[in-house]
Amino acid sequence: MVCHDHTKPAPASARRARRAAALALGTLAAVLLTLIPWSGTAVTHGSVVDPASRNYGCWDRWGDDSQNPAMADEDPMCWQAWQDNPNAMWNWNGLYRNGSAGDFESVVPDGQLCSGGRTEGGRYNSLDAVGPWQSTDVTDDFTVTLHDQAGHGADYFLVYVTKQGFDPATQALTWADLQQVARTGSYGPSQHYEIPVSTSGLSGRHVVYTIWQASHMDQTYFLCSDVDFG
Ligand SMILES: [Cu+2]
Repeated sequence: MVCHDHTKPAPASARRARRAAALALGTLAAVLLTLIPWSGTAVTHGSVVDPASRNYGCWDRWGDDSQNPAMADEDPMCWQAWQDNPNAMWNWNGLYRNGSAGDFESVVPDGQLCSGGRTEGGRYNSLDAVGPWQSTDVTDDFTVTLHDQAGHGADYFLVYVTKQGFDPATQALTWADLQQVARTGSYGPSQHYEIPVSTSGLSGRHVVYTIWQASHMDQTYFLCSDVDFG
């Protein structure tokens, strides 16, 4: 059957219903827009969630209690991060640079590795701070797990671990402090990537540095995770 009714005005009741639906959608959009700065989930990118990146860890531990002064003693590096700029935590998934063309060492200077070279107008500068970041216990062989809310995929991941002897509690992180422990092939779009890492001879506190080269464009994430090899 051919429908001939497309140009006929819809009944008033249908028009009213459509107008009401449009209004409801508009209201919903307005509500979502006001939520964006606080939810941290409306801007969809990703980060390393295990071992937790510095800002993901601070968001995970304190996101529902970020004004608690007890944090200053219990988790001082997170405290200074929240004081510096809470958006570093609300946007835990947004620590990236565009257009690096693979030349990471020239766009991310020594001492600025954990902020991706003070990217995003300095939003993440607090992550370069030197001190007692809380760490995740790992063994020689461990898995880096990355959550990708946007399903960007990966051209590759590079994973580095600081050399034995480097002390993240007292030294600023430089490229020379890192040794590469993994380089992967590509990953198709997903929300969840796992990168197996093997090390040997490491003990105590280290930083795991993960570089995620996304596939949808030249977008690179620079992610510091604090670990303890025991
Ligand atoms: Cu993204």
